[in-house]
Amino acid sequence: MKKVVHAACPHDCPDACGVLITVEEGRATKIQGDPSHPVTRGFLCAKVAKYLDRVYSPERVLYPMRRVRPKGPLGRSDGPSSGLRSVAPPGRPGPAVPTRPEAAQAFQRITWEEALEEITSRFESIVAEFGGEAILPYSYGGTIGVLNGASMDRRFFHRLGASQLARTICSMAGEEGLKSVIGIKMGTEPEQFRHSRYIIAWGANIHGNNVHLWPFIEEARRAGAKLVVIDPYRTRTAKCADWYLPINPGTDAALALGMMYVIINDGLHDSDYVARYTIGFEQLRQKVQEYPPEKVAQWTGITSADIVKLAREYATARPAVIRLNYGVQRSEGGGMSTRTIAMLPCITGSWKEVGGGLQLSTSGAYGLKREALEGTELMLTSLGRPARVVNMVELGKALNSLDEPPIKALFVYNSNPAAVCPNHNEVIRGLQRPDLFTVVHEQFFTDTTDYADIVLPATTFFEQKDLQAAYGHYYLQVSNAAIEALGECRSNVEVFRSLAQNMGFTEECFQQTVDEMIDVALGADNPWLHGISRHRLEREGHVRLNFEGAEFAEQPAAAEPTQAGGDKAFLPFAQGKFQTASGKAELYSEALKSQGLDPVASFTPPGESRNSDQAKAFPLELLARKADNFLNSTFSNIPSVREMEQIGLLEMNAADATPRGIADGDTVRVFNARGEILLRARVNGAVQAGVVSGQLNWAKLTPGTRNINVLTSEKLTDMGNSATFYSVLVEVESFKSSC
Ligand SMILES: Nc1nc2c(c(=O)[nH]1)N[C@H]1C(S)=C(S)[C@@H](COP(=O)(O)OP(=O)(O)OC[C@H]3O[C@@H](n4cnc5c(=O)[nH]c(N)nc54)[C@H](O)[C@@H]3O)O[C@H]1N2
Ligand SMILES: Nc1nc2c(c(=O)[nH]1)N[C@H]1C(S)=C(S)[C@@H](COP(=O)(O)OP(=O)(O)OC[C@H]3O[C@@H](n4cnc5c(=O)[nH]c(N)nc54)[C@H](O)[C@@H]3O)O[C@H]1N2
Ligand code: SF4
Ligand SMILES: [Mo]
Repeated sequence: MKKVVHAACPHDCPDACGVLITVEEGRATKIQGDPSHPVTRGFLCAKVAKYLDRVYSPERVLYPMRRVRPKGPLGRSDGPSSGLRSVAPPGRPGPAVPTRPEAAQAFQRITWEEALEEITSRFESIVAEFGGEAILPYSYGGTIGVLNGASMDRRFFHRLGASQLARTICSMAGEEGLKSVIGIKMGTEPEQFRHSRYIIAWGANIHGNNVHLWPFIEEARRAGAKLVVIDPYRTRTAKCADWYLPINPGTDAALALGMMYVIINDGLHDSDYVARYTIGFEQLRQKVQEYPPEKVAQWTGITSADIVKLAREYATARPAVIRLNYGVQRSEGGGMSTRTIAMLPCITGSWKEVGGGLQLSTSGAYGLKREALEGTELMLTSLGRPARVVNMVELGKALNSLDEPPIKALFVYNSNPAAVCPNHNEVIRGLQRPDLFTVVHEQFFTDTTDYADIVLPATTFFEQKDLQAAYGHYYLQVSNAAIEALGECRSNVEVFRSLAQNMGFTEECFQQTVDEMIDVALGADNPWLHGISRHRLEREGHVRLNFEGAEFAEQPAAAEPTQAGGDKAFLPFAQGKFQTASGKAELYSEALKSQGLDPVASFTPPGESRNSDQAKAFPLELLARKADNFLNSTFSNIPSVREMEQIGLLEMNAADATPRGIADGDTVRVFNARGEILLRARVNGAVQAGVVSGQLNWAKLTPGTRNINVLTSEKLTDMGNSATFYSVLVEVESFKSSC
């Protein structure tokens, strides 16, 4: 018996690929990209192409387990702040501390009934003694499938009256910055990039993180388009670019303001579009006078001649599009950086053109009925008020804080905070608390399960059904279960359904089936969902959002069919129709003013940057980046994926290495006031002088069992209270190992 099942990749990636899984005798034997999906176009990224290795890995968590050994990875005896003591120097890849089956040895197998019973009784006694808010859910992007990302879990924690988690770790600064101008998270369709003549990848590692946009860019370049990359790190995308502009970290707002100085003063803006569809242009015109290219050059490290050239080329090449990604907003001023960049297509009017505009995210278009999936009203029933909010970026602070009520229980799913959270040493200090009851629902024995009291086995997307939206295109998909759950694995939806039952929650919403929940999600009052039913999705696999029926999506006469299926290009803002309070693109924002921010725009250098006081002790700017072949910390433990990456490196410029006596291949100690890590120096052309770069990885697979987040801070961004992974100062020295 052989069958091919349609699924959708639910990893936290803009591409949301259509996937075809071949199943023989109940076992998945092949995975491929869906050739009929207009963005996937038949290929998958290198890591998901190897997904059978992940699904059938001998390291999967397959049964519920209870801790029988002390918390912490086996083999680590040192305290949380002394990551270097028991360390062999880096240089040879491979685990410093074993994963599984060794990691599983800290646990004893138990039944689901025992696990649910233990969680229920611990939760009940915590609620009785400290109140529901002493329990904190912690989840993020393990799967961003609509149901397994946020539905039954939210209902459960709302009903319990648990603390709320502000899910800010990734994109909130950018979201706020973008919305302050255009009011909604929407932008140019990927398919339209093939029509662009000038493409700027701005803080966007397209080759690594958004690979399905690349073929469209290549198509555009074959027709003569120019690709410009603005990134402090020479990414694979930068290496392929026609023009690479290394920028000093966190200075993008200055660059965008400098470009607008040139565009406006040269009269290259679209006065008609500006007059019709924006507000605040006069204030912006005045504001940009503070940002002449000579001054901007000093902040950004990009010459004034290049700033002028970039501005003129961008404003005159038509159509010109910006792929802005979340890299620029992981800095202290990340909200304002995103805001200023989002102004560019609003003043050049490039939103009018097929292949123009800007894409940061497309997720705002889906408008699914998320409130109904999440059952927010249950919180008001149980608590009578909204529960307190804990920012996920500040997990270290929250777990070690004296605030009342203390966090006595942590329930982690869809996330690996012991690897991905900033200020790692503080996070570990909190997770080690013997009085903290930690449940982790996982597919693997991660850095976080090393601190779990109870581990629950989680299905992969091969084993569960879900609805899939996207943040890099406009197609909805149903993802079908291809195989039976391995071992005793359960999906997020089923885990929280069984917990609700065990806790005696009788509300009907806890009984809803997966199909009923998909129907609920699709039942939103959004014209773009019109005609898209579960049955249609099951039949067709993927369906483009229904822009035809929508009033604000009228096509200008010039828009030719550009989509594979002959659909017309979607130009959301060709005739204004921005989703702001004023209905215009807000170059001046009252809302920002009321938050104490510059209502137009401004550039403030990050507190942790080269010219700040802190730079005296820690003079180098660190980019604590993602790996091209992992997905945040996911995939780091899969050998066939791991061998595609070079891990444990600190990339640096010879201008910084030589005076420190560091040569390529040397072991270096990278440190600041928060922590230290040993890495291997790679002296290459990846970064400019003054900047160093390291990669996210599982802590226990990094020598010293500490990862790059020992160096990052819990400092929040200017908007959206997001993380500042790319505003970090460090010092580096040669490390002479005694062993
Ligand atoms: N292969 C792979 N794909 C992924 C992920 C992954 O880990 N690996 N992660 C997924 C997730 S969760 C997300 S949110 C997306 C994120 O995708 P991106 O938004 O592309 O995010 P980042 O990789 O954080 O940053 C992009 C680029 O911004 C650069 N950068 C850093 N600081 C600055 C700055 O101050 N200015 C400018 N101009 N650039 C800067 C970085 O060097 C990096 O090359 O990718 C998703 N896709
Ligand atoms: N230094 C540094 N730190 C970063 C970043 C960076 O660029 N640099 N990027 C940040 C960003 S953008 C993000 S989005 C966050 C990501 O933070 P996380 O969302 O925590 O990301 P992952 O490391 O992918 O961990 C997800 C975990 O969920 C598990 N999982 C997958 N599917 C399921 C499921 O269906 N159910 C359950 N229960 N578990 C599942 C996976 O096995 C994996 O261990 O990291 C942030 N941290
Ligand atoms: S991680 Fe991204 S590129 Fe890779 S298969 Fe999933 S959606 Fe596609
Ligand atoms: Mo992210």
